Amino acid sequence: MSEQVTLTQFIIEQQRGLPDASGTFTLLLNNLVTACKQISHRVNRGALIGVLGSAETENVQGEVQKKLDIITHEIMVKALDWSGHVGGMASEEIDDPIQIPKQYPKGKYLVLFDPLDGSSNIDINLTVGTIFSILRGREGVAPETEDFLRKGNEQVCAGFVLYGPSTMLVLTTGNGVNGFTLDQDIGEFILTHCNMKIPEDNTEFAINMSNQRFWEAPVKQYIDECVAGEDGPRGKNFNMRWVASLVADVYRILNRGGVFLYPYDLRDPSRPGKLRLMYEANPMAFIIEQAGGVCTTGRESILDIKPKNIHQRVPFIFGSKNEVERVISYHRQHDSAGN
Ligand code: AFP
Repeated sequence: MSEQVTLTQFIIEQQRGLPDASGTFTLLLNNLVTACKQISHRVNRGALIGVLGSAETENVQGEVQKKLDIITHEIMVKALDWSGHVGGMASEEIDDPIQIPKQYPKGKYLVLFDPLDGSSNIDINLTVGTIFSILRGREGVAPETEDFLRKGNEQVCAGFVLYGPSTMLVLTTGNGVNGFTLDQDIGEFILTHCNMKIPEDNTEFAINMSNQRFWEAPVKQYIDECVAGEDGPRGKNFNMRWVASLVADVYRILNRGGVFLYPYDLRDPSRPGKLRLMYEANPMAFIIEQAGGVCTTGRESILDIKPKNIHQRVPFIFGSKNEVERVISYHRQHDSAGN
């Protein structure tokens, strides 16, 4: 049997190469992963333990919460607040940053998370996930909202856990992307997908076509050309996939390439996109770019955006380098023609 590398071993070996590493980050990640194993268990048990369905409450985004949105948020907070490694947290489900209770020390890391991404899929037994982003904060100091409003390229770690046919963790600390599969028998994440790389070309696109009438011209042009297939200017056929669970769409693109678009939407200027910068776009962009892909709003790199608001939404286009660069060039041509 080939030797198996556990997540803990993998992280400790990576940290050994860093002169200032104190082991705190490894412990933080362990707590985070423990929370995800608990979530995996709840998601897997589903109707058997009565966790499906609506909680009949609304979150800060005005979206109706599922019972599991609330349960998973609480699991994440409880796994992280006592440890002394975390200075504060921000959750997609809660208005303001979450402070560490007074009885515990405040650590040097800030953790932002979407505890259950794709939760509208939970009741139909499709893949959902947890997304997280880790920033360096100020040890011993209770963070203000401003402390979380940092560009994506300041992240020290980003990852997501996919609750699908297998439970998988995909992780970057800025040194490539690796995938780990949860071995349910021993309760450990095992390294199964080393140094993941996104193919530079692929003929699959992912977009919610029902929003077509609200797209800008460059996105319309790109999708029209894909749909025209071998009869159109691209001279080849494309295929479409849309899971409506960002974690699943990202995982597919990490493995076989393609492009995902939740573009700028002309409906409401105060809501330029659907996906949230701090909980979805930033961590996924860090992962995608570490795997050789490109992430943009169409006009600006996601990782360069200076956040104004902790729940800010952004247009999010990412995937195979050559396809995303084509979409960016359509935006550039459109804007330079004075449109
Ligand atoms: P939910 O967590 O409310 O299900 O939203 C999921 C999501 O934020 C992201 O995971 C999907 O890519 C996207 O929304 C799906 O959007 P549509 O509902 O427009 O298909």
